[in-house]
Amino acid sequence: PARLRVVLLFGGRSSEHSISCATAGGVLAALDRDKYDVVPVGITREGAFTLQPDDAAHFALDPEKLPEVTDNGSRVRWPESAATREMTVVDQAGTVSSLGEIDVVFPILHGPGGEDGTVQGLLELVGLPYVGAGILASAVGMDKHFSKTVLQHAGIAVAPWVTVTAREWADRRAVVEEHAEELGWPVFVKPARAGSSVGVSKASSLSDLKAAMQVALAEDSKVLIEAAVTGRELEAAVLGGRDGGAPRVSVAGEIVLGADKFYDFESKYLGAPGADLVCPADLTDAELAEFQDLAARAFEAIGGAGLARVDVFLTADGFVVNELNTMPGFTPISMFPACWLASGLSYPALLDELIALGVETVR
Ligand code: G1L
Repeated sequence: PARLRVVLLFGGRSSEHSISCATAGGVLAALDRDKYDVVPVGITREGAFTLQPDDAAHFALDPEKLPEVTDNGSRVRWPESAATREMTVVDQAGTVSSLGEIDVVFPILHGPGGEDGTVQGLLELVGLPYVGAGILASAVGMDKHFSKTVLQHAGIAVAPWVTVTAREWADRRAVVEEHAEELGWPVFVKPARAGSSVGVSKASSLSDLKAAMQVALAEDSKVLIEAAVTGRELEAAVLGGRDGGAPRVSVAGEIVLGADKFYDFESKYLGAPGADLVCPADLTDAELAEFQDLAARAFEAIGGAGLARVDVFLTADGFVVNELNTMPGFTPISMFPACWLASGLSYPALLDELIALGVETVR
């Protein structure tokens, strides 16, 4: 059978450039070359689209020297018309070569311009199918205010919160403080649209709140003040239904923090023992069934496609959805692949599933 031609799109202008490169390295290493012709397209930190070596080792995550997309002078061009899926590359000397007809793009990009629907919009315009969520679900998933609003409307429990804009904080601080006090202390203050817990802090008093708001407002002009939730931290890996079929949900993963451990950059990406990922988490059959149903409903509520990681708290009063991530950590040691591995799907088989979903998705 003919091989599918897959563009891996990675790097980019975000602060998670190196994570994106390392993730691309993991995907490059795992893609079955009997099934796929792979075209690695790296976006430099300056935003240039370049053709990169098809070499997993080149993008390995070395803590001494984080991987990056270096500008080799090549420039990759998107199809010139949505009627053709042919991409081309121009080398430094100006010679144009065909990269062939692209079947699907695998976007591995983070943050603004990556997972917020922007790249998805570009791909729609040039007529290329892609892996993962579409424009709207990507944008909703990126924005905690809109994702919580949508989830709440779908009858899904979320932590009580108030959304505050920079203008409201400047002009009507007393009203905001009143709302925050109604949530009860402590609260968590989070930028609406920053990933990876950047700008998030805990506030236990009005004076803490002031400091926490300053930290969060430095990241985004829209901030959420959220009631603290106590419970076990669970994560569901969801694969989007093909042809409107039901989403499939993995077994539950659990983040178990040690006494003085954090689930931070080191533990997420370098495998340092900051926190333990336990998969499958210890749940009763009834709890697991409810958890999986909740994750599927959350996925459908935001109009998800392809995949999402749904983060859930198990509290004394039941399950509460914390957030949804349409581009979750995706290295072979990340929670999303780990949850699927524990559910019987290997990393290469997971890539096959995602690519098949991307090729077949009608948006
Ligand atoms: F294409 C998928 F499958 F939708 C996809 C793409 C990217 C899944 C997960 C990711 N993850 C990332 O890109 C990242 C977390 C490495 C961002 Cl830097």
